[in-house]
Amino acid sequence: MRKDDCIFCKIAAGEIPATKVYEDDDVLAFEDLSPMMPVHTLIIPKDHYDNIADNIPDEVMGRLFNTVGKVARLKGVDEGGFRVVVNTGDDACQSVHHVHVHVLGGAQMNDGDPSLKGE
Ligand code: DGP
Repeated sequence: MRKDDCIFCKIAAGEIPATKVYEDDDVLAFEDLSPMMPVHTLIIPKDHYDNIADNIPDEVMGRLFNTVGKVARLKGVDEGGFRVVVNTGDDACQSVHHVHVHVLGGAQMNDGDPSLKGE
């Protein structure tokens, strides 16, 4: 299932280039275009869902979040620690409306600061 005007659907289909970190039949992990941390990788399901509240089937949700640990290991932040963020909707400043998990790490973060943008 794909949405034609969705940039992450185009990345999943290989129509827009991205630096891949991990890929299998169901999910793709790739480097964020505007990294906010030394490690900033996005994980998406290849099928289109607008956000995490978009009735994502359990199997897809499981595959999406099971990829977090794989990405953390591949990026070398599994031991030092990392943060997982899923911006959802306008209040959270979701800018790409294809559900994606941010995996952030590689430097010390603020305690309890939920902001990705430092605002
Ligand atoms: P969010 O605010 O949670 O919707 O984050 C969307 C992220 O997607 C943002 O950190 C920048 C990233 N991004 C937007 N367009 C592209 C793109 O074309 N390629 C890649 N690699 N990342 C993108």
